[in-house]
Amino acid sequence: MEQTLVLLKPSCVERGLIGEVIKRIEQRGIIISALKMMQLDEKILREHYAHLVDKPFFPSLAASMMASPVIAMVLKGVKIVEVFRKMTGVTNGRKAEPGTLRGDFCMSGQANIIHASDSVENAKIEIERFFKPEEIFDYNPCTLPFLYGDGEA
Ligand code: FUP
Repeated sequence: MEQTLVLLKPSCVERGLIGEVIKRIEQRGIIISALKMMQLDEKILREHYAHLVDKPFFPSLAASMMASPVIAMVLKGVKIVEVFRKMTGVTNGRKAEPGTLRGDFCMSGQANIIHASDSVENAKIEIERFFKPEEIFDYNPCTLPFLYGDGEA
């Protein structure tokens, strides 16, 4: 099965929304393979947001990502990268569809509560950036036969 990297940003942690987001992950039948709290620094953010480093808003983006610890997770599921990007919603919370995490829990383009990898290739790179191999537990829950039909997973 595929994996993706998710960060619950300071705008999620500080607002007490960690449980709300994890609840939706669990109730969708997505498998949590790794989970930890960590404090991001400028070095990891310059790598993680390499495509945005030259934008005028990068310093404020970096500050917003260092404002508190974040929760980092590795999620597992069939086509999880695509499925979880849909659950996340578009970047700006004001434009995100109701029912998505951003569309239900935020009003901002920057304080948009969550990051999710945008491609399978980037997911692999991001998982390696945030997790050591021994921090990832690639188990299947006993509910797996009820999460997917025969031959699906
Ligand atoms: P996404 O993949 O939806 O997280 O979006 P991007 O990789 O394009 O942007 C990463 C983060 O940069 C966003 F989550 C918030 C921040 N951002 C701003 O602060 N201002 C902008 O104009 C665009 C993005």
